[in-house]
Amino acid sequence: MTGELYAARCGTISSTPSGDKVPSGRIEPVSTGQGQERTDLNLRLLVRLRDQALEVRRLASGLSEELLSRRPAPHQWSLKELVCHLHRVQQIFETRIEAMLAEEEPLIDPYDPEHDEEFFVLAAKPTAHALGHYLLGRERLLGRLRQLAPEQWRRSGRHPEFPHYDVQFQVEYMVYHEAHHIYQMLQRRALLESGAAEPF
Ligand code: NI
Repeated sequence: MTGELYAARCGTISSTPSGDKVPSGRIEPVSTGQGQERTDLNLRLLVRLRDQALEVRRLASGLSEELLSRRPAPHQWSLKELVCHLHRVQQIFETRIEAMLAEEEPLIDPYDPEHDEEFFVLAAKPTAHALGHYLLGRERLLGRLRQLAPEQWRRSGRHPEFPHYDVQFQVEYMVYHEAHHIYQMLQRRALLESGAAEPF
């Protein structure tokens, strides 16, 4: 899929509106119409969801349980807690996607991680538990999303904060929310490896 996706973007000379030739490899896609751009975005989101899961696995591997559980500061999540959060968010977002696919304009409840009992249950177990379930969940979600027709990506729900809320927006939101936490995982891990993070 990746090859196809990027072959469509690179290796061709595109023209600007003035007719000037521009070099190949531009990041900006050649416009092929709204529908095609949406489909291309969907493909890029799937690639990112797959790749990001591999990064989560990499950043949460090869450390002792004690280090994985160590918070860099009292109010900052440990690597283990970040994995638990990503797993819970994935579960919640998958449930929302299924609701939007099955129902007409379902009401989307905002997620409040501070009061999520299941997060605390997960965080009390070894990191491998949450990580394993997160990876299985990602495979299942990718399999599901790959099967969706373009019109299914447009199935929508009612979210109190976002007026245009559909499956595609939900997946895109998930990608960037997760990327933000992967950045935190990278920072946490670097601190642990430098020995700067003291136990709390
Ligand atoms: Ni978050």
